[in-house]
Formats: sequence, structure tokens, C-alpha cells
Amino acid sequence: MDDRITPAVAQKRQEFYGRIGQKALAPLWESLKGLVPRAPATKFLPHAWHYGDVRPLLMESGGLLTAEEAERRVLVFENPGQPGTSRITATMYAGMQLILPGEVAPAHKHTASALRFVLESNGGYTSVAGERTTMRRGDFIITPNDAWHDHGQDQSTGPVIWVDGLDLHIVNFFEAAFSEHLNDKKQMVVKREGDSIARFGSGMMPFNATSPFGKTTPIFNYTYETSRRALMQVAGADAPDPHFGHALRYANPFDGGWPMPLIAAWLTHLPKGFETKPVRSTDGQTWIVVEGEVTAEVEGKTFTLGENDLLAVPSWCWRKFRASKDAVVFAFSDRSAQEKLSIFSEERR
Ligand code: 1HN
Repeated sequence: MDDRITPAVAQKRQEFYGRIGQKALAPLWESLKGLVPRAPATKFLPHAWHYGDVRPLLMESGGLLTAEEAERRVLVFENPGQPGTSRITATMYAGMQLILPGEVAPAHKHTASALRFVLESNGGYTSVAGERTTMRRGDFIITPNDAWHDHGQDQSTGPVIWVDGLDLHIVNFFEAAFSEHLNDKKQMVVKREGDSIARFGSGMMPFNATSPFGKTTPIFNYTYETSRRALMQVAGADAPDPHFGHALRYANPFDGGWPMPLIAAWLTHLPKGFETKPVRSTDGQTWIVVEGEVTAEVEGKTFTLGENDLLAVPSWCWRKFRASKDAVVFAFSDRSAQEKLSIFSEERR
């Protein structure tokens, strides 16, 4: 659009826009550039949350209301580029949840899928679709869409703290969200603990198995014990990838794809002193340091991250990582959704 126009022409156009506006019409030529950007221009900022700041506030919230009162007692990670939107990146919701000894977060279900990444737990559990799993530090736990879920803490010792990641903004974008509450606080547990791992998570599968949760992985809990052992064995055999270090992605045994239809997740080991080469991609990523210490550089901003610290890396931001100590880092993003829609892009330098 040529913007060297006379005031008279500008006025004529504005008058026209006013008239067509009354007929629920708008001129594309005024908005075309914003609708079809040359490259992703995120409104979100690279940002870090330090566990040392967040944990005391989460514990303080534990004195303000019970898990049951809150339904879910969570401090939401709000990207400072878009405060008030309950988003850590453009599409992803993330928060940190607290359950105190004896508490229950009551059973409900919804269209959105959720992941839990466990930071602290001594006797914490979550029940999903009739099966219960014990939560342990580093476990990556799946709540498929439309599955009943409740969480609790049976032991008398210590808080249970984890990070929730949900695809609810994608579901809401499509205006496709439903939810329901169960009459009972806890759902009935009808399976023995470990059922899903035995059936689907041991490199085997029942004869004639069909996927119990549609396009979501049937593996309920990718335990840290198993994931870490695999990652370290691979790290001991190969040189780190220049861009990704040693990285293993969580996989759905039915199709080898990402564990959830809209959410991707992976686990990375960076040996002490190793620095990744710059990468950028269109998925909005959330990184959580599980072990060690990492310096991240995102679009020229530097963040030093220790255990349980979180980092938001929005779409198309250059990122690189350096491990100042041997590090293990968990990450999730909307890459799984983007790949299904054929819109995922990545660039490596
Ligand atoms: C939810 O169901 C949980 O089940 C946590 O623990 C956080 C945030 C928004 C919507 C539903 C949970 C949530 C949530």
C-alpha cells in the first residue's frame, strides 16, 4: 500500500471503511501485512522463572487455600510479553502445582490434554482413567484428553510439586472445549499400578491392541528412572549432536510419534562445557532443568538456569545452550500440533 496519499483521499477511504464496517466488511489492504507476516513475529518474550523465587510463593499459597478449595492450586507461568493471558508461549499453558500431605485435587476431565513434569514428590500420586501412578522427581506423566484425573498425597511428609503443561489454548482456539466434574473427590482405581507400563511401555504390546487413548500415548508415566538411564546410555555411546546435544524424544508406541497429539516432549543431556549451535523453530518451547546448570542464550538474552528453573523460548527465537555442569533438561512444545498442520519450521546455524 502506498501511504503517500493526500488528506482528501485518506478521508475518502476512511469514510468508505466506516460505511462497509456497518455491513460487517473490512478492507484487506489495510491489514494484509499483519495477517501474512514475512516471518513469525512473536508477542512473547524469552523468560526464565527461578525455582528459588517460585517455590516459596507456591508454598505460601498452600497457607491461603486448600487444594480442594482451589480445585487446582497452581501458580500460572505468565509470559511477561502477554500478561493476563495464562500463556507461557503463544499456544501453551504452563503452571506449577502444589499438593500438601493428605490433600486431594478433585477428579475432573476436559477436552484439553495435560502433561505433568514432577519436581518434588514423596508419596504423591495422580490417578488417570482408573489407574494410579506414584509421582517421582523427573517423571513425565500423561493425562489424555477427556480422561478423568485427580491427584493426591498419601504420605505425611513433604509437598508434592510439579509443572503442568496443557494444550487448552489450542483447544479453545477451535472453540472445542468441554469439561465435567466427578461427584466423588477421587475416581475409582480399577487397575493395578504399573498396568499401562506392562502393556505398552516395555517394548511389547498385547495381541490385537488398539490404542486406549486415541492419538495419545497409552504410556501413563515415562518414569525418570527409565528415561534417564536410556539417555545416559546413548550419551555414553555417541558424540553430542552439535545443535541438540544428546536428545531423546518421548514416543507413542503405536505410531512412534510424539506422546500427545498437540504436545511434543523430549529429554536432553548436555555434558559439562558443551555448547549447542544456534537453532530456531516455530514451536513455543518450555525448558525445565532437571539436573546441573545451563546458560541459555535466547535472542541475545542470557539466562543462567539451575535445577527446577524454567525457560520460555517463544517461536522463531534463536536459542543456544551451554552446560556449566553436566545437565539434564526436559522440554515440551506445541511442535506435535504444528507438524500435524504442516506448519512447523526450523533453522540451524
Ligand atoms: C488441570 O486440569 C490441572 O488436572 C492443572 O492438575 C492445571 C489448568 C487449566 C485447566 C485445567 C490438573 C489446569 C487444569
